[in-house]
Amino acid sequence: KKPLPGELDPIETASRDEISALQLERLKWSLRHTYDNVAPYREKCIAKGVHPDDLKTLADLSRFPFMTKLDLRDHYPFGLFAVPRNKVARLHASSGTTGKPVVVGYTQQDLSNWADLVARSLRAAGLRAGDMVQNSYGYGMFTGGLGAHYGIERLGCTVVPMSGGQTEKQVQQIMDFRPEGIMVTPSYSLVIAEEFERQGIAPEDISLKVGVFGAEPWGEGMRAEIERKLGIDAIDIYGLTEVMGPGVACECIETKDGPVIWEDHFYPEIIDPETGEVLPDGEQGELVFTSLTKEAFPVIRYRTRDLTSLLPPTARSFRRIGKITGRSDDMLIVRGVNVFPTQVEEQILRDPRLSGNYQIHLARDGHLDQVEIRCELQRALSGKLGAAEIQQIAKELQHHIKTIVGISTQVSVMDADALPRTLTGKARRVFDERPKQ
Ligand code: ADP
Ligand code: K
Repeated sequence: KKPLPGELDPIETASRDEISALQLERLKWSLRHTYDNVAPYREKCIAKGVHPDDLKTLADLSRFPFMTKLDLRDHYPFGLFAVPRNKVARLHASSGTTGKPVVVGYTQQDLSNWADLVARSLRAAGLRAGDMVQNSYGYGMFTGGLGAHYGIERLGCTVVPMSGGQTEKQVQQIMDFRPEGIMVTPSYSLVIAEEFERQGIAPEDISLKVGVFGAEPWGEGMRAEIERKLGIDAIDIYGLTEVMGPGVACECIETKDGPVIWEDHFYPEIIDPETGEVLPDGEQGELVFTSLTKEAFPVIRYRTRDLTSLLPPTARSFRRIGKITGRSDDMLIVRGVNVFPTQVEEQILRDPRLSGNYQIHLARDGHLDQVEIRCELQRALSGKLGAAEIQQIAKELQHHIKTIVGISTQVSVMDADALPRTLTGKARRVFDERPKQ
C-alpha cells in the first residue's frame, strides 16, 4: 500500500531482507522490460551470452553488460526508449560529449514516481506539507527545475517556481513570501547569501530553514558557510538525468552524512572503472545504477562516471553515497552545468580566424566558478589585426559558448603560437585551479 504524501514510506525503515526481496522482484521486471523493448541492450546481452532468465539473485546482475553515456549518444535521440513515443509524457536532456545532448523520456507513471521520490527527499531534508519552497533550479530541459517543482507540490508544499538568476529578485521574494525552504545549486545559494549580506539582512531575519542543494559537488566547508550565512540546514540531494534527475538520493536532516540512495527504485553498484569488476561496499570506485521501476527510459548498470563509495545505512535502511571525489572522464561541472572540453573546442573551431589551439582555465572567485578561454589567432592573421577586431572575435566566441554550451566565460584571443605545444601525447586543455571539495 502506498503511503500518503508526506508520510514516511515503511520501506525506508524496512529490514535489509525485505529491501533485497523487493529489489530482486523489481530487478527481474526491469531487466526483462529492457531486454524485450530496447533492441541495442538486447543485442549487448546476446553478444555477452546472458539472458534475463539467468538472473536468480541480485549478485547475478554483475554478469550483465553496462550501459554508458556513449550508448545514449549512439542512439540519440530515442533509440533506448522502452515504450512507444506516444507513451512518453515528457522529455529532458543533459549535455553530451559531442555537443549532442543526451535525451531521456518519462511516462506518466515515471513522472509520478519521480515526484514521489523528490517529495520523499524533501521530507528527509526536514520539509513538511504546508511549507513554502522557492525553487531556484533552472527550468527547461535541465531536470533540476521541473524535477524539484513537482516533488515540492507532491509533498503538499507551496512551490515558488522562481528558476535561476535575477539574484535581487530571489532575495526580494524570499523577504516578501517568507518560504521555509529553497532548492538551488550550492554555488548559487552563496551568491544569494551574498546579496542578503549586501542588503544588510541578517541570517536570523531570513525565513528559510532548510536548503536542498545538488547538481554539483560541494563539501563540508561549503555546507558550513551556507548554513552560517543563511541560517539554515543545508542538505545534499543527488541525481543525474540518465537515471532520473534530482532525487535519486538525498541526505537526512537528522544525520547529514551523505545522500541516502532510494534503493527501492535504484540498485547501486560500485565498480573498478578500469576492469568493470564489482567492488565491496566501502571501497572507492565508479557508481553504477540500475533502475528498478522506470518504464520509458530504463537503465541497466548505467555507468555514472562519478567516483565514490557505498556507505552503510544510518538514518534509513538504505545505503548512502560517500563524497563524490571526481569523475572518471573529462567532464567538467561549471556552476552546475555539465561541460565537455570538446564542446568549447567546437565553438572555437567554428571561427576560421582561430587556430583551434586553446586552453580552458577554471578558477573560483569567491563562490562562483570563473572560466577563462585562451585561444590563438591563425598564423596568417597574427599581428595583423587591430585591438577592436580581436575584441570582436572574443565577443563572438563568448556569445557562442554562452548560448550553445551554456556557460559564461572570459575569452582571451592571443597571437599565433602564444600557447605552448606538446610534441607528443595529448594536449593539456584543462587547467582546473578550483579548490578541491
Ligand atoms: P543534474 O540535473 O543532477 O545536474 P546532470 O545529468 O546534469 O543532472 O548532472 C548529473 C551529475 O551532476 C552527476 O553525475 C554528478 O556528477 C553531479 N551531481 C549531481 N548532484 C550532485 C551532488 N549532490 N553532489 C555531487 N555531484 C552531483
Ligand atoms: K549537474
